[in-house]
Amino acid sequence: MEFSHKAIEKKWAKYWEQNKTFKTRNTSNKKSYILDMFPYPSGAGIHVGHIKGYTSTDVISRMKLMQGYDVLHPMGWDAFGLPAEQYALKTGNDPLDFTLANIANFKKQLKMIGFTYDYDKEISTSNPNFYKVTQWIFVQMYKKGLAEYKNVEVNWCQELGTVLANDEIVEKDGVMLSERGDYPVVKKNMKQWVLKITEYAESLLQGLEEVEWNSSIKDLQRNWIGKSTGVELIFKSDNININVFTTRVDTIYGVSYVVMAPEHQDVLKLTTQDKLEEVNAYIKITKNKSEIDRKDESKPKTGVFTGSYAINPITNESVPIWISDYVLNNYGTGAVMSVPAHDTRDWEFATKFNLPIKFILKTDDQSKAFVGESIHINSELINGLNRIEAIEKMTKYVEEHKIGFVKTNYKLRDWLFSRQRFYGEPFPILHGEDGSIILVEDLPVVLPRIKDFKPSGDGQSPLAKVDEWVNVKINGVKYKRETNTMPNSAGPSWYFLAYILAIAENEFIDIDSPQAKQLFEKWLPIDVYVGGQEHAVGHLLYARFWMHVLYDLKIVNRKEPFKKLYNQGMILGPDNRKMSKRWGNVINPDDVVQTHGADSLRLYEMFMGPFEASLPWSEEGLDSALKWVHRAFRMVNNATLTNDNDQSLDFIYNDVVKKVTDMIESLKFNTAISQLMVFVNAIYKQEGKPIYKPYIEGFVQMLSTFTPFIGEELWEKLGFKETILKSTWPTVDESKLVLSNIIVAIQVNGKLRATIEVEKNTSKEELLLLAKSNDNVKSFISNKQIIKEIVVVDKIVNIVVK
Ligand code: ANZ
Repeated sequence: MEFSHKAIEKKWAKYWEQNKTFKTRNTSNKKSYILDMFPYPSGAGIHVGHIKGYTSTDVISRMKLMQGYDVLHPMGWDAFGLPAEQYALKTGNDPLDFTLANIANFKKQLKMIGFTYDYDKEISTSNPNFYKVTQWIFVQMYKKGLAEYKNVEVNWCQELGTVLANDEIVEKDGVMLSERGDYPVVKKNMKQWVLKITEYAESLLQGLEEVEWNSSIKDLQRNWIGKSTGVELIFKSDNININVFTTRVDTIYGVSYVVMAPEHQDVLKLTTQDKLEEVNAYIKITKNKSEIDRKDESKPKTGVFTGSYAINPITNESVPIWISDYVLNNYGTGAVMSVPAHDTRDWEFATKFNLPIKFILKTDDQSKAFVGESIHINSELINGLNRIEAIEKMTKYVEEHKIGFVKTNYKLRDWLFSRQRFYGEPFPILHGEDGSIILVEDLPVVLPRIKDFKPSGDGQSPLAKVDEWVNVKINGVKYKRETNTMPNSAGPSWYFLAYILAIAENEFIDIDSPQAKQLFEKWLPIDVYVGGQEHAVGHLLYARFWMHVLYDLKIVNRKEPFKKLYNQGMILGPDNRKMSKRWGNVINPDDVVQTHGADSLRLYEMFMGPFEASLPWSEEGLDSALKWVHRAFRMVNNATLTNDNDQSLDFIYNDVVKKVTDMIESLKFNTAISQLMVFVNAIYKQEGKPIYKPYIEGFVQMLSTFTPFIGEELWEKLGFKETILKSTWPTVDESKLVLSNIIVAIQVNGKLRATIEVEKNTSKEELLLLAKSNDNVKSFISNKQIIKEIVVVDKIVNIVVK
């Protein structure tokens, strides 16, 4: 008997809705918080790639529910952002209305696929109740000195009319472009809000030791934080001390010049009269270069001599002071001691400008920079020592003689936190006419409704034009509201806490209440977090930062929000390219649900291959999934059930339960499904014999994690009155796993020729097949005529040949 997926989906979607099946339970002392990275509700609707991630967490959630856990598995909307604002600009629509319509569509689509989301916990970052808390957290940060309004060098995008954070920029052919839209980005000085994430660099680094993420993501974060321990050495010049930061203090005997960033504050003080013009011209050119360009090692080196000299604090040698754009002003001290013999950039620079090159590490090849490991030569105090020994000795020496000190630097920069946009969280900030800043503590500061979304072009947000909103009078004193808004990554930095606090859609318990503490205690950390690899540094680092701050504020009870993190691989188009309107290779999930049903879609996406792999969409694969869903349905539906266990399925059933449980837990969904297939095949092999009912029930429970609609339908057919999610996950009887493999003897003409290990109860046909394919047996029966085959299940195979 076949089934109609449309009828079944309709029936169970209604049942779940009416019975509030997915309402978050609070009845157990075991919990599991299973989270998806929430989507940006774009006009395009949901993507099959979203569904891959969401199905994975749904499968785990369903298993955990049946295992008796209280499960928090929510969904919400990353609902502020540039696309809605740009759409508004293009069409004259209001981004708020536009976003709400998109959310409604997303929600409808998600409901079709049977995810166990508790919509009483639905949240949206653009809802005032939500961003009230975003603003509150900002206020706490400001009070703690972690938010500052200051003049900073920013990445300015003229086309978008806003500044962008480093992780919102991409580099193509040496130029900086906005990640959204590919528009040019330039450096510019502007007064902006920054959050001092750098004060948490060490804490964020330490926290990585605690979490169970794959090492590549951890490494991406470590590199972004970029901790580097070295020495700050003092080079004296006529009237100024130049501090250089080096990780190779052991190379001090090889220094042939000092080079400073052109913007270094002391450059002009050091420049001699005759060099002033040249130096100024160079400084001017540097201003137009991007950091990416300056870091590019393949670019030819440029620079200018300042006319001054500095003294090497160890050798007392006098070395020239140069400026060059390969030295960055915002790292270390903005000045470097150059060792051309052992640093590639310095080598290129020295060769170009004919500066001395002195080898202080032993090498046979002095035709290029030697950057490998070797022992020191020409280095008075450290001759014969290797790198580690030499660094240790020199560091000690430098500290004892007070010519330098140990220093740790981080590559991490403070988080540029303001955008010249309309569609984001307003800052709870007022500016006085005298430059004073006051906090608005009566939250939320609501984003006003406006009609004109055009950026002003002079670097101000469209909000700057809304006079009645901007101008505020308190006790007769005039203030202007901050008109920048927070970046898109603000709400996502705490949204995972919002689900815990939600008591109804976008209604929250106070984040600093005792009740909130209890809830955080119950639900944190997030046990499983699933999303795309592209968030490896941006979102995941910012969210960790806010948690670390909230921990220090005693709002939450732990620092690390995400215990386990998994990145789903992409679903590519059938043509193996990234799905895109441009290629016409986008698969619309709504169509798939129509033709193949939600169960088949879910099963297909989980069966495509390893979860973290990027794989192309395949119509044949989808068809096979549909066929198998029907095969599994028929198997259960047609089975004759019995309460007597004849033990013939003991091994296979327990083996499958054990494997499926472990595989779901470790997100090996494709192999878990293979196990379910093995079980279905085994039942078909029973050829109508009555099947022990609990085994069929256990199978339906496992199956239902992947295909919940037919899961519920079959559960009902098995006679249960309540949702399968209230049932208890099958357990494994380990004793059945030990005994079931047995040894069968294979004879040819009564002589023992081989033994094979098989599952208990392996059928006659299969035993014969296995026997005949055994290499040793083959050699005795090939080219012979088989006269008789005697098979005793679980014991012996005898083949008689002539
Ligand atoms: C002498 C030296 C000799 C260096 C040698 C390297 C190799 P990390 O690991 O990234 O911290 N440096 C320091 N400040 C810089 C700046 N503002 N812009 C560009 N380069 C800078 O690298 C530290 C090394 O990068 C420092 O150690 C310095 O060069 C350079 F054989 O000092 B080294």
